[in-house]
Amino acid sequence: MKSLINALAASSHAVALTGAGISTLCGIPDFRGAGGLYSSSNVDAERIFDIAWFDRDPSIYYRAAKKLVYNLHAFSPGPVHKALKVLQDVGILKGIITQNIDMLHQRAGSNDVCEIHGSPIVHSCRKCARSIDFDRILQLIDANGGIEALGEKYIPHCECGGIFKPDITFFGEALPEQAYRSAIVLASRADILLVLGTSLRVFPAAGLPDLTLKSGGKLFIVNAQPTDFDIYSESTYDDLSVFASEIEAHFRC
Ligand code: CNA
Repeated sequence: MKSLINALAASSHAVALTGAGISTLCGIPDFRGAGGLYSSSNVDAERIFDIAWFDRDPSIYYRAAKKLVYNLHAFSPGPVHKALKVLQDVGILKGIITQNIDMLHQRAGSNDVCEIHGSPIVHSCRKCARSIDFDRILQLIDANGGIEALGEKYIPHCECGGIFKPDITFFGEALPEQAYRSAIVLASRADILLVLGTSLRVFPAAGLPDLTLKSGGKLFIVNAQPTDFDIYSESTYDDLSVFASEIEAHFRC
């Protein structure tokens, strides 16, 4: 980890690209890691965040999401969220691009987080496009049998009869334009891109490291499984807990 720490200490414009792996340390399963949703025997796993399946049967999403998205208060920011906040506070980290939809960077105190796969903070009706905020969705769930009924007996509906969908980017949907444009700028200007807890299998997010490399920046990857970008990385590491404790030890004021 020494070369990563030294590189960060000399960096003037580091950026982090984070994925579901950083939140496994908080108890939220990822997709493709060991123990992730895709490795379980759950046949619906690849349908959970798929727009065609949502429109066909929204209960698949709502059933799976009740223990994650609608139960987020049960989880707290983990060591990597906190370590990145430390790097922001000392002025080394200039941006966080996340594929995560759990809002834990914000709860760790980071602001201006670039959520390239959207966020459940807003839900929109599939029929009339009316938007409501997360707290209102939680109120609707509470008034209709609570979390246990979600996806089983209850699906959040709009007054027009349409179904509410979180503004998370599902497979089959375009990324939020503004967030993706900001991510492109951040990745292109980064002198270091910290790639943390992502399999780099989901495009166009997985194209961001290429932008950093093409602009002369360096990659450092911390991920338990190998990625296609490991050969372009200055160094690769597999343990996010070690990464977080090294950052805390070297950079916390
Ligand atoms: P992914 O494809 O599931 O990859 C996660 C990677 O993290 C895997 O390669 C794991 O090996 C690695 N990993 C897991 N735990 C650790 C650990 N403790 N130390 C080191 N490495 C670890 O997830 P991506 O983020 O690459 O895929 C993008 C998808 C996942 C996005 O659309 C997300 O919205 C979606 N997702 C998000 C969450 C969340 O917000 N917490 C949870 C599950 C899925």
